[in-house]
Amino acid sequence: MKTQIAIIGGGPAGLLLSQLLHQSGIDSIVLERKSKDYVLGRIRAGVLEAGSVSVLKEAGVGDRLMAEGQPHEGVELSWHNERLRIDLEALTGQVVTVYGQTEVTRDLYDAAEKRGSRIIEEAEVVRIEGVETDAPIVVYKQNGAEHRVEARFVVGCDGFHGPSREAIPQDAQRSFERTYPFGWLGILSETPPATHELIYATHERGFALCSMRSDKISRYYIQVPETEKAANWTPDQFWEELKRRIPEDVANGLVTEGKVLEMSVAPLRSFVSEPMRHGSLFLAGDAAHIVPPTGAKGLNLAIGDVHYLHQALDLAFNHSKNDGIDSYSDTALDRVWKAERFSWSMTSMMHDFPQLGGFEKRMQKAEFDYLMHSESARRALAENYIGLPF
Ligand code: RFL
Ligand code: PHB
Repeated sequence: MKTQIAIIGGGPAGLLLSQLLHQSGIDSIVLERKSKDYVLGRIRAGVLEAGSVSVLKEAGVGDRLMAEGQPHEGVELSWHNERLRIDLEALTGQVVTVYGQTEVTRDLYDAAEKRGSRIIEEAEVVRIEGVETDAPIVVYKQNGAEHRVEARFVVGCDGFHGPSREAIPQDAQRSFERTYPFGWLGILSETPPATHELIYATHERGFALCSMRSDKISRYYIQVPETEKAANWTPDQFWEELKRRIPEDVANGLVTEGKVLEMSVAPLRSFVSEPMRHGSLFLAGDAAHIVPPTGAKGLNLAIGDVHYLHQALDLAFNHSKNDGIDSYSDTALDRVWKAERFSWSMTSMMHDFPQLGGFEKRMQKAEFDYLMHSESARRALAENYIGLPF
């Protein structure tokens, strides 16, 4: 098979890139290891930055997002029973939109089917050949047989565990990582959300987050030790622990009677691999970087990378200019590091780190107090939360 761009991974990054390239008249093939149903069954992000919404609209997949997505003008932080509302709209003039990653992915699959594009399911990429040449080849396995895709460029949108990053020689790559000694146990339930806005809650028993997908579906998380398994928890135990960590009046109004749709533990990690291009191979999204979920940045960063890469490839294929592809890695990394800083600082301020001494705990509290009393501090948080400009 031949194409202009071979895209590895049919998550949000890969599907969105293929959709944007199609609009620019550039041909692509998406190779996805799992089935479409499996990809749509994964429960992940829930919050879209204003810039992400614009990119999705420009890509022609904004209709359902505009009809069903919930604009959120603010977000809450709590410290035991102290509560602080960050008025995103007043501080920045912008809002975030609550619309699940599952829905974004579904919209992108629907658009791909409509345009009849090539998304090959259950196709596991096993290696990439010739990344330092102008004619790279992606080799994938399907039903036990090997197949090849010849392309001008390859884009690795294959997430943290995919093979693309490994195709960059060790001496041409540098990675930076921080792991955290805890994870988030999440529950998705058919219950009305605890409050209209998200609440990020700090408590001595550990962090908790109240989020949602719609008026009828809630998403909650609690901090657990990194080795914890979801199977060790019943929904009742989860609800009890959540109630202990969130403000009392919210806990008193929490609806817990409803079907539990999913429970799982996600690890927390900060990770960046530099550069995001080597020869004919580009990386985008989780393949190149991971943030802890505290700032709601992972999916949004993936959308940002794809936006830059689409512009760069459009310049190269339609205007014969290579400036965009040459600067892609630096441009994307500049924004990635700022989001890494924000996600790390929110994670550091709000979680219980078992090894922290008294001084560091006072620092966490001082950060919260500073936010309580300084509009400038709240504006800085709001500016990052709604998303730095592309
Ligand atoms: P994905 O979604 O991981 O997709 C990668 C795809 O590549 C496929 N793949 C392969 N395909 C072919 N051959 C191979 N050898 C392959 N190896 C892998 C995989 O099957 C998969 O389909 O990466 P992408 O597209 O870069 O998207 C990134 C986002 O998924 C991720 O950043 C977010 O979900 C992170 N995240 C959040 N981000 C936000 O912006 N806001 C949030 O509120 C938010 N909450 C979250 C999150 C992630 C979570 N988990 C579970 C990690 C909450 C959670 C719990
Ligand atoms: C979610 O709803 O899954 C969610 C929301 C905000 C975050 C992380 C996850 O910061």
